[in-house]
Amino acid sequence: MSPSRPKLCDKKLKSAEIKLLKILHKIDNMKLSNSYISRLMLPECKKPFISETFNQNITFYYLGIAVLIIIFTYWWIYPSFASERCTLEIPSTALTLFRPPEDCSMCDSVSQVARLGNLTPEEFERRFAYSPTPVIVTDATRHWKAIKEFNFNFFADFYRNGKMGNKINECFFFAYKSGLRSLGEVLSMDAARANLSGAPWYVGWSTCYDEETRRLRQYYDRPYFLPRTAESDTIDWIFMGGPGQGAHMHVDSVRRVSWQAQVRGRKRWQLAPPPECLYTCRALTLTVHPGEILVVDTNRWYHMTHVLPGDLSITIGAEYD
Ligand SMILES: O=C(O)CCC(=O)C(=O)O
Ligand SMILES: [Fe+2]
Repeated sequence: MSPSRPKLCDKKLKSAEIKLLKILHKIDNMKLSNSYISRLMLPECKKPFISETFNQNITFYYLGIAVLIIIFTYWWIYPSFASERCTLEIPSTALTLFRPPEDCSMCDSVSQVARLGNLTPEEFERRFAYSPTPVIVTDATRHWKAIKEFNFNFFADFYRNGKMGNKINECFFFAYKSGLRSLGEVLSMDAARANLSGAPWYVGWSTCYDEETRRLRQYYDRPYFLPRTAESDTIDWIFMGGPGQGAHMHVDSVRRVSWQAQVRGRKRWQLAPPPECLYTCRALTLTVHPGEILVVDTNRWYHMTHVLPGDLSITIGAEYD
């Protein structure tokens, strides 16, 4: 509140005081009684509409709310950064608040996802590598050992023999709706559940130790279509689980575009344009079959997955620059 109000009030009080003194002086001279004096009207100094104390309280109130919002936001969003592949998940209010709006030219001409093979790295680079147009490459995993060897027991053995101990629980782990709290818990689940006859589950994790990634990469090759200069990230992402399960709708905040090889099982992806492009762009649905690789910018396309009936689904992928 401005300082002029107290000043105005002081002035009024001062003049009232002077008037009062004059009146008292006259009363004294006129010898009037006390009861008469008590009926005299004094000039009133109206209190400001909002008192200064109230005003200070309101400032503290708003400051308090601002601090609470900051703490809440940090508490809410940070775990996503820490444990969810830097994923900004639904609720969409948080997304709308923190994600810069997209230019809808990223998706306005995308009406389906092409399935291509026999691509040269140059063609891939020109058409897809750094563009927001998703693509499925059908012929890039032909010689991968992973196609034959990856299954639940492969990963159980891989980590048991990797001498990593509890370190396997130190990287990104997404439990989705499985109720499993760590990769250690996943790999020690009972055989019935692992064979998909127990409670349904779907999980994802990242490698994070060089030795782990190096050993895993003995089972697959760098996809032949990646631009010759592109480097794969030093970590891999693995998603594994049974039919009916998958990842909820979300958008990521990772550094780069990724390729994702469907090693086993079939997975349906639903890609949705960012909300600001809903009237300009279409949502896309696609199924990735064993041996196919999906390349999609998961930072721009909202995405959710659903494992289709049949085999356990295993996907492995990495970001590239
Ligand atoms: O494969 C999945 O189920 C989810 C993958 C995902 O969200 C991602 O790669 O960003
Ligand atoms: Fe994602």
